Amino acid sequence: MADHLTAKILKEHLLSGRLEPGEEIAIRIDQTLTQDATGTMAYLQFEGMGVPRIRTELSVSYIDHNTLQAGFENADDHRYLQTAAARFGAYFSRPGNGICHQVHLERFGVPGKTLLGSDSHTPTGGGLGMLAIGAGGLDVAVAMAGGPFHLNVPKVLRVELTGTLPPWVGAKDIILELLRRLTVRGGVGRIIEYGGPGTAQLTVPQRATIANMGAELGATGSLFPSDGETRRFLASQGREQSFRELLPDPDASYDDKIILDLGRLEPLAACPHSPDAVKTIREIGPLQVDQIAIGSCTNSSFQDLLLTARILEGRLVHPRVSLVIAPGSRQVLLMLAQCGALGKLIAAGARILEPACGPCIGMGQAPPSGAISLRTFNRNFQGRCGTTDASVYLTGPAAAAVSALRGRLTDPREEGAFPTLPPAAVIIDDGMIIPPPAEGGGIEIIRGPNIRPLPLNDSLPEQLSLKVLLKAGDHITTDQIMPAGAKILPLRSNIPAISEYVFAPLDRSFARRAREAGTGLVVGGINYGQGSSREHAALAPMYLGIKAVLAKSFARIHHTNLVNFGIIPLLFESPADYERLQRDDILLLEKVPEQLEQGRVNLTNRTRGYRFAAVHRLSQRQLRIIRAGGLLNLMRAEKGQ
Ligand code: MIC
Ligand code: SF4
Repeated sequence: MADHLTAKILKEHLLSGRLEPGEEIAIRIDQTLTQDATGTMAYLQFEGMGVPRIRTELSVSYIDHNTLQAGFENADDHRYLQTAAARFGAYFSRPGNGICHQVHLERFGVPGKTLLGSDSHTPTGGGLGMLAIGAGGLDVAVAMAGGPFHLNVPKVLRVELTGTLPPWVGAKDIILELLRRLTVRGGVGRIIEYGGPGTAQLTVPQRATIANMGAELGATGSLFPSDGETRRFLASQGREQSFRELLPDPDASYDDKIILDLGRLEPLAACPHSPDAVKTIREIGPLQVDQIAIGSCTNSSFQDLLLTARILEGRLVHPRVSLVIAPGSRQVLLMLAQCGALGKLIAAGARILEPACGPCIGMGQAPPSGAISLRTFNRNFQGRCGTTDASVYLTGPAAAAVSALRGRLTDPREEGAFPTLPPAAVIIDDGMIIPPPAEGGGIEIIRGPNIRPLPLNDSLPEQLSLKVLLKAGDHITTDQIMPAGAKILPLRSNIPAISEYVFAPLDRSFARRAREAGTGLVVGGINYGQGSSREHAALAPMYLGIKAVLAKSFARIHHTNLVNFGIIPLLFESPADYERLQRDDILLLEKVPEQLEQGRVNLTNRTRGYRFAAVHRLSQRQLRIIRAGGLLNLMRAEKGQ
């Protein structure tokens, strides 16, 4: 049978289940990555599993999110993660070494392998032909312990790239165009495979930019073929031995197909407050800009920053604009320094940040009140930058650099001729990556006072009486459920403390009301829980007594995270019932385990006196998890603990 790339990799890793779209399968995971904002919890969970040594081929623990050390919390978590990596056998990428996805692409990614990461942008590795998937920390901990990863077999969308990219149009414009066409839910339940004659002109970092933002489409993953360009990239990183050609069979058939003529693209921007609110920069017009941020796991490669330096060279940033640049990795920063581009950036007035996520997750550089911030990042959800009333636009680095000079959003084609970019030798320096010792048993794990024990849920009761604590709309993001930013992120290993902020951007009284109610339910619209992989968006509500979320549809990772912590993800059988429900209504669910087993749950609205039905998309395995009150409870029960 003719196979696409997804089928080839899935077949090589299939442990159980049938490769039919929608079926739940289990696959073997070759590599994992964690980062510090999700990793502390993942390693605490791994410790709880009692497995002495990580069982994947390779696991890397990165420090890149919580790098602002305004108190002891983040530094303590870093020390915990460093000692845990040594003890259990993971590579440790030290603070300052770069953003997990960029470093993983450069130093560890291997075509044809599976990578599971506790970060939603893990699919960046798809730029190298890896099946790279984002998941909650608990799923990654299970994979580190040698367990399988479960997923529903995705459908495969083929994006046929034709034509040649015009000057000043880049990888970001390709993925923004797809977001414009498909929206933030267009990729749900799908893997996006890129191919066609236009593919060869894209470098691996460009492919990685596109694969990275497949997360914004809601896709399970994105895959590029592993071809001559992949080999060249791996060779430049001194890793040609990791190359393996991986192409789809020419007569493979796909569930869906779209054609993208690169020659017809022009510079694009995503407007506030969603990555799919895409327009051409010409259409938006010359908006006055206050802040420009270049970096993040989407656009922080050497090529992106070299282009930025060439544009800024010999000129000065506009007086109104604060320009911040965060290189994706220490390798990128070293190369910029060596070729002289760093000096040009500094001379032009750029504020150089350490290679880390930084402003992308609100770790500093919050723009001023009411500001317009232009960012080369992947998400522009309201408030994510740290300033609630700021407006964030997403563009590629060329538009960002040109706009920084002019103080207004500018189509980079106004600059005239596209600059030539000199080739530069890749600097390979893994000095800030600590390999695990051969034997870690004797290593003491150091825990700071901010690291609190992981709370567990109760097993599923027969009957639930739940107060509707919040009625939310469509496309609720995990940034709204469990916000990040410099103030809240340091509490990621302290669930009682972080739970105070659940739904804070929507309703500051949520945590108090949840505590008063004891148990509760949240109502959502379509694509509930889009965005990040943070399991805290399930774990902290669980701590506050949330037993179920009733929505019109769910984002993939968040749906799994809810199940993992024993929160029932229910779907409205009839969308009209969404309209009737009001905040503070009391809902009664009887014979819950039995009804869940039947796939349909009757609910009684005791406040308004009517009955309605909800359904679910839980597999038998997931139903067992829900009954146990979460995956950790189930694992303990199965081990007889
Ligand atoms: C994000 O971009 O939102 C994050 C921060 O990287 C998250 C992970 C987290 O919340 O720690 C993600 O994308 O999964
Ligand atoms: Fe970091 Fe931003 Fe990428 Fe998330 S999206 S991993 S916060 S750079």
